[in-house]
Amino acid sequence: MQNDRSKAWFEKAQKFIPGGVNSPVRAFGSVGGTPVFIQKGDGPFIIDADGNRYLDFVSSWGPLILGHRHPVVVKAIQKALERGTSFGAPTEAEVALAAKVVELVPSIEKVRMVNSGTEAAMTAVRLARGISNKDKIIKFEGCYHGHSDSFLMKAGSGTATLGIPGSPGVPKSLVSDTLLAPYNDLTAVESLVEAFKGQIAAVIVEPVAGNMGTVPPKEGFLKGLRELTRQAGIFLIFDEVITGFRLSNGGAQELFGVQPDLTCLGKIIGGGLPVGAVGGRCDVMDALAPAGTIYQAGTLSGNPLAMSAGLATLDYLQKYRIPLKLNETSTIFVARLKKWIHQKSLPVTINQVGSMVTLFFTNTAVENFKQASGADAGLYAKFFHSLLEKGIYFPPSPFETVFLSHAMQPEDLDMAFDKITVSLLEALRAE
Ligand code: KE4
Repeated sequence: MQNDRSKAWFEKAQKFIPGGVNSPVRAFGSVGGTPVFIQKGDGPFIIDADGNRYLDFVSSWGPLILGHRHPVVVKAIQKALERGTSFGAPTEAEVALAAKVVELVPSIEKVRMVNSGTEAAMTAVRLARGISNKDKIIKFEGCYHGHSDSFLMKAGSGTATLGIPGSPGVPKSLVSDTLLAPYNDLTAVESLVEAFKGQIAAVIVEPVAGNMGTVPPKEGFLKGLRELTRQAGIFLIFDEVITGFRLSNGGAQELFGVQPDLTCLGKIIGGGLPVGAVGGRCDVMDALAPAGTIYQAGTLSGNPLAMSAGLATLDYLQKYRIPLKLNETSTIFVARLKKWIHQKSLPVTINQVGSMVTLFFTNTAVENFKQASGADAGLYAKFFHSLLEKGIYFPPSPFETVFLSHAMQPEDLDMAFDKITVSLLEALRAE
């Protein structure tokens, strides 16, 4: 693919923006090469500055479950725009989206809108700490909850992509308040709860990990966490920024039947515009100012354009039962790939939960960050570029999740299957 314009734009971008990007994982750091500058999205496709068209398996890192510029979303934004962009005052739109979230997500009775998943996770932990008057939290290696200080220890996503285990700038006092356990390891959590009895405010977890690649919860892991935290009087926070409204209309908590005390939402809830949210029982959420004294705020929180895009998306997902249908389509697609990989005896493990998929270049099962890190990142980079050349846009990092979108038609997935299998053979130089 010719990429002169992307190259020129990237060169210019680096003059004005650190690393030339506004989010590190976009810079192709771990796969090498020049990030493609995107001109336009069109259903399941994106078109770059050089006019190359790609089938998009990144979906803006999850928000675009309906694909690019879905008519119902575009229309909702246009309609909201006729009334203005932002007022810094309550609007009917934010009440309508809040009511929809409460209707869809089993554990949520009240919800506060913010502008990103990071803010949602930050606020959830502040609520847990403020109500319990305890400081420590438990997070899992390879899970990513945004870039606020308490979460940047052995996180996933961009920090894993760039090999940044922690981040300079996080005070040592905060580092000691974040305890780490391997994902899927209940015994490790039990030991931490015992060792730090009475000091732990919350356990925060991605109910299906998406930031070390896709890693499903093992049987009993989520239920075990729920029981353990309930008995110990510790808040259980589900970070559903990726899984919310994707794995089912009620998120992973509906799919797995486990209710957390607090839920973080993002991505799909904004329909492609910046929205995050934190929700939970009334008694917990009413601790937030101005109802309570735990402070959180945001100039553009509840922005009417974003609320309208989010509500249009959630309404459509609910009305046409999209998540469950997309889960079925994804399962069929992945089963076809797994069968082919097995027939070829290739050293590739595929993890899939619903429309969240990751191909790991390894022979072992991948159930935690250590195993995900053991996969061959060099082979992934070759695979990524081989796909890019063929017009298939996968995440530019082995520690991210491939997302299928509702916009992908059967012929798109057939084309993708053919190209993915060729690229696997090319990357592995196998016949
Ligand atoms: P944002 O602050 O980026 O909106 O959300 C942070 C966040 C929180 N929780 C989970 C489970 C997340 O996956 C994320 C953000 N996801 C990454 C990609 N896996 C965002 C991509 C990026 O950093 O550019």
